[in-house]
This record gives sequence, C-alpha cells and structure tokens, in this order.
Amino acid sequence: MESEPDSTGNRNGLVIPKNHRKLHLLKVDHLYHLALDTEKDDLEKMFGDVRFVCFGGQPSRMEKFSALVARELNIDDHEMDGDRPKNYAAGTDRYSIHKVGPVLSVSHGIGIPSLSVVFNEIIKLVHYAKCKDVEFFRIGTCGGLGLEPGTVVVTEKAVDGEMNPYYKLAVLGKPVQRLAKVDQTLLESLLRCSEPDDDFKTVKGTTFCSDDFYEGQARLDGAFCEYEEEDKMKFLQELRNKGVCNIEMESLGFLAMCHYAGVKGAVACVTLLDRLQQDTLSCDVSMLKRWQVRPQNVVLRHIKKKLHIT
Ligand code: R2B
Ligand code: URA
Repeated sequence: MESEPDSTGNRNGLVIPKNHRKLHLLKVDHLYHLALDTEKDDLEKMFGDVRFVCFGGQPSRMEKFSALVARELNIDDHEMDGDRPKNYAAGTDRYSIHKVGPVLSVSHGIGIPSLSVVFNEIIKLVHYAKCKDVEFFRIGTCGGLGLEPGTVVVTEKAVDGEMNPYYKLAVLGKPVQRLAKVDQTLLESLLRCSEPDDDFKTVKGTTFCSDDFYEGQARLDGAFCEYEEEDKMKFLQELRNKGVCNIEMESLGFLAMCHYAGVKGAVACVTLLDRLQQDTLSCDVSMLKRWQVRPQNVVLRHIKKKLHIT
C-alpha cells in the first residue's frame, strides 16, 4: 500500500516527481539528454542503490571524482569501460553519468538552463530507479570575494544577478518563482567536514549566481563591457557588504529545484581567484587539479560519515 506523501509530495524517502500522474501515462519515458529510457534500460537495477547524486560542470572532472569515490569508499566492482569508469550517458555527449556504489556523478554543463535539463531527467531517473533518501550536491568552482583563492565555500543562501533569493522561470509565458532554500542539516554537516589539518579554509556564505560569466559577474575582460574598473569594484564591494562570498552560475537553480523536488541539496565550490584582485582565470592545470578536489573531499567526508566508513 502507498504511504501518505510528506509535505514535499515524496513518500517513504522515495522521490515522487511533482508531475508523476502525467508521467505514468507515458508508455516509455525517454530521458533524452541522457540517452536512457524506461523501456530499454532497467533503471531500478542500474541505479536503485544510489543515495548520493553529485553534480559538477565538467564531464572530465566528474569522471575523476567517480574514480576518487572508488578509492575513498574502497569500491572496485563498479562498471568500467576499458580502464575508465563507465559513462552511463555515453549514447549522447550532452552530459555524463558515472556510478560508483551509492554515488552517482553527473555533469551539468554551464549555467542554470543546462543544469535544469539534466536535473529534470535525473529526478525522473531516481524516481524510476526507486532510490531512497537521496541527497544531491553541486561540487563546483567559483570566483571568491575577499577570500584566499582555493577556499571552499558552502552556500548558505543563493541569490540571482539582482540579489533575489529565488529562481525565476517563464512557464506558459508567465514568470514563476521558486525559492532557493538550502537544506540546513546538509549545510551544517558539510561545514563539520572541514578538518584542522586541511591546507584550505571551508566557509559558509551567500553565493551570487549569475546567468553570465562576463558582464553578469562584473568582469572587465569580456567581449562586451560598458562600465569602468571603479564601477566594477563598487559593485563587488557592495556584494561583499551584503554577505556575498562567491560567484558562480548554477547554485540558485540547483537549490531551488532541490527544494521544489523535495530533495535535500547543498552546494560546495572552490574559489579559483579573488574577484577583488583579478578577473582573468589562467589555465594553471596543476593548481586547478589540486584545488578542484577540495570541495569533492569535503562532500566525500560527509558521504563516508553517512555510510559509517571511517
Ligand atoms: C563555475 O564555473 C563555470 C564557468 O567557468 C560555471 O559553470 C560555474 O558556475
Ligand atoms: N566560475 C564562475 O562562474 N566565475 C568565476 O569567477 C570562476 C568560476
């Protein structure tokens, strides 16, 4: 017998899409951008044991993350494709999905529109797979405000390019607002995952989520720019005075969609530069490699605690 839905619409820890009645009228649901579907793929068998879904921008970073998950959780029976972890979305090159034990690693591309497509299809995937008590994370990169580059920021509040704390979407031609609410237990758990021996700080703060990397983030080095250095600095200082610690491009949509879907979600990003000092990111690969594992390790420590792995 079906239990009563909780306040989010979910039941017994299962994820019930807000659209499940119409979805269940579909003969086959094609998760088109993942090249998976409910007819050819036994989603419950493939993904039923997933408990943690970790999103990040780049497929290559998320593939490396899944290799790190395998090492840290001591799992060596996950599916491989030659010497690389299997990409379950290999039938398309839009996104990637890797799975190691209970951890799914998913790439989301750049910006909320790209994230929103994969997020919809992953919510349906965890629903069809009957995953229980799933937690979602975005593990990413960002610009910092007055923080030492390499600092990990856990988002306490996300705001858009006009400082609104909600994700705005036009539905049937009308604006719909969805509040970006952070799950407090996950936020606090991630903060407790910083360790005294870490060679970096983990802080919490407001994340400014822009729809653009250049003008939307007050950069002077884009192809378009009609303001001056002093305007940029005044704006960034104002953000800082309002508690903004970092700037990126997905946190707001991610947290709003998690909250709306009734799934616990949190965002941890490493700052690649201090925007009060510079705009331009260099391609120092070795530094990037060292820093991008920092938020991954913070989230992995949380996952290990939840799985009682010491
Ligand atoms: C951080 O980095 C990307 C832009 O370079 C974007 O996806 C983000 O949020
Ligand atoms: N990602 C962003 O969106 N902005 C930055 O400054 C760095 C990474």
